Amino acid sequence: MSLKQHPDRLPCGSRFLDLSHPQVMGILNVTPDSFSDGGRFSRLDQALRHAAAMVAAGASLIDVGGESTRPGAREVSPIEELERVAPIVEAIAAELDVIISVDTSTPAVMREAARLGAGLINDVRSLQRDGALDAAAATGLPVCLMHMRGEPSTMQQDPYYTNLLDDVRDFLAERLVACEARGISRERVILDPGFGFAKTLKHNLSLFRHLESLHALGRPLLVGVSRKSMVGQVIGREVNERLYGSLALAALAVIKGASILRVHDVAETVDTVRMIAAVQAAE
Ligand code: YH5
Repeated sequence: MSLKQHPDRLPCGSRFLDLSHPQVMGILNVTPDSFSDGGRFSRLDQALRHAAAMVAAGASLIDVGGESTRPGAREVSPIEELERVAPIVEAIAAELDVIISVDTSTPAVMREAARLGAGLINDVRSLQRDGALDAAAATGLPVCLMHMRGEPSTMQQDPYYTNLLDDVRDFLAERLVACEARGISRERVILDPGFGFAKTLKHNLSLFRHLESLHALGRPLLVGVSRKSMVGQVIGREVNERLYGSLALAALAVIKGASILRVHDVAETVDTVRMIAAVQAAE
């Protein structure tokens, strides 16, 4: 039924990502506030066990992020980010059968993570930092480009668009061209509308409703809405009570053709996605 726009297997370093059915990416935060304070080894051990649990639950990608991009979060230095991310990328690469995605905008982190075994670069700033296009190109890895306007620290201050959908589509199309100009072919690119990034609740809901229109760009789509405030605002729940709202959006994203779901609750999302994929694959 669906028109095939891209091949089913995306090379991600030494592994392949099967895009013939929706995949789940598990979120692994390695910011210090995301762990109990038991020192360096304990933090690494906790992160590795969390990653292992997500792989056992069916995640085919683990997204490792050392910079908090939540609205208003403080910036971290490249060295601090590298010290958080590198050990965990190395440990996951050694221990787990999974594609490691690195959630970074920092060229040095892209290069080092790739060297240590990462298979995908996930940049919420769409490779706009100085040197990021060249660093990503040099890794040979696929990249996820995400729509955002401004910087995480200020992006929620009165976001305004004349036409959000056009803005998102035009921005991603422009970043695709920028990638190709620096040697990142479009076959290596995944696109993401960037839910919660410089968008009001109305923007997020409207963008989600019209997600299909982004298939015009001809690339696989990644959707990250897990536990985000758009869920909390609709159902009126705190961050740890947003599972069912998040699953509703995961289901809808798959129905609308998303290829990858970036989530906290892997086991629950995998069941949801598998059930829908089974119906969609039926005669
Ligand atoms: C994304 O959408 N998001 S980091 C606030 C929350 C919950 C979660 C208050 N990195 C994305 O996950 N990368 C982040 O509740 C991302 N797409 C891609 N590609 C923000 C986040 C979050 C923020």
